[in-house]
Amino acid sequence: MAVASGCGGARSGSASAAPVVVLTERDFAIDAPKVVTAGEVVFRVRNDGPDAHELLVVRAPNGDLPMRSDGLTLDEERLQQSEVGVLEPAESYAVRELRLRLSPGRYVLFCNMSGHYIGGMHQTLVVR
Ligand SMILES: [Cu+2]
Repeated sequence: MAVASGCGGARSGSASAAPVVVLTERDFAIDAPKVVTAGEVVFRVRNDGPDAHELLVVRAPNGDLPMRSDGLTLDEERLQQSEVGVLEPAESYAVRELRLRLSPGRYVLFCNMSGHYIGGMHQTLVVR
């Protein structure tokens, strides 16, 4: 579900200036704005470590996300339909961008490496 960099639009002329939203991941928290405006948005994700972290973005209208039976991670197979974006794990101090087009609703940002979600690496994001 990675988004290729570069210009995907057919429109010539003005390049799209999607607002940039800064997210910081660390052991074990995600700091991000709680509300963003619908439309195209660029998440600029910095990993403050020390562990590697990934980032998943899923729609979660009622906030209830399914756990795997290990009790340590969310069930990504059951979340596949709701998934809108993923960044694979990155080392400390990596900075990456994830470009998304978000429609209004409630989302959850999280890291699903073993134990990280329940350790606190999740945050609700409202798009309106
Ligand atoms: Cu993590």
